[in-house]
Amino acid sequence: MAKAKKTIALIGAPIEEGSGRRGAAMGPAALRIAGIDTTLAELGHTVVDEGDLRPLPARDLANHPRANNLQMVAAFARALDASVHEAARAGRLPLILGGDHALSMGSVSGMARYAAEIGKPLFVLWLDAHADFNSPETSPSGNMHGMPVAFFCGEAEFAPILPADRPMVDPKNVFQVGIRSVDERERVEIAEHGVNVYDMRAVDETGMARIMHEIIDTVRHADGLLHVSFDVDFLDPDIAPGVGTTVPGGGTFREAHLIMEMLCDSGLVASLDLVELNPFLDDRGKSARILVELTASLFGRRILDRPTRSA
Ligand code: 6HN
Ligand code: MN
Ligand code: MN
Ligand code: MN
Repeated sequence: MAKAKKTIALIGAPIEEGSGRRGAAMGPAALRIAGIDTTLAELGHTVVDEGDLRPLPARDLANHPRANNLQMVAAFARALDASVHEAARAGRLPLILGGDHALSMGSVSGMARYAAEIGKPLFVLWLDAHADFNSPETSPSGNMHGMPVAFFCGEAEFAPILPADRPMVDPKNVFQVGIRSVDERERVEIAEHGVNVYDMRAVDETGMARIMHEIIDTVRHADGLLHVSFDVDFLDPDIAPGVGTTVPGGGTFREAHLIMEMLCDSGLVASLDLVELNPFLDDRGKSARILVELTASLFGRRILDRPTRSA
């Protein structure tokens, strides 16, 4: 089944202040060097590279003892909220080149505003080793890349990072796949708020195809928009070592490609984050390259033409 060609906006978000270490700011450059633009263009899409955001720190916010580098994280959240929303409204599919996972505070908020405007529910597929549902009160580290999901669900409102009247994402519309490292208080929070979590045990027991069918069917029946947030540490560190928070026992090469292939066939993906790539920790560009290959699968590269089987 030939999928519609898209206009894709590449938005570089060189943020590393949300994580506990340096290096993720080089992520957008590494993804470009690995050929993200030409790969998408070769698949027939129109690619508009908007370059890298370079926001000034949000000096209107006071420093927070439990939210490290709040001013810089807030600056990227604001810049992405605006640029992602604008790209979506203009009919371009926002593809955010990260940057650490704190950037999703902005990208998801921008998409939530767009979805509300067109009267559709927003769903989020969170591919990650971590749940990223901490708040400054629950976080063991204070690193804001562990907080974006709580933030866009309205459960980490501690500073005026974005306008308080922005649309929130319903935690029941969040699907997390690949999870295998959850903090104690985070575990309670995700259960209380009804986040749909498919941890690695569920992946092992149920199989990725069935999990993805369930998720895709839910989004389709609700006529929703789907934002995909791909954290490099979703993948097993053996195949993707270029990330600061590796956790053993991650998604395999084929599980990751199957996700992308099924999402492509679904036609539901409205926006994508590629986050947490740390080229300083990578092995000769291996992780950057795998991210580009997975993006190619999401945007139509295929092995053979075949109909999608239903569950
Ligand atoms: N990520 N749960 C840990 C914390 O510090 O809150 C790790 C967060 C990792 C965040 O990988 O995007
Ligand atoms: Mn993450
Ligand atoms: Mn992670
Ligand atoms: Mn709560």
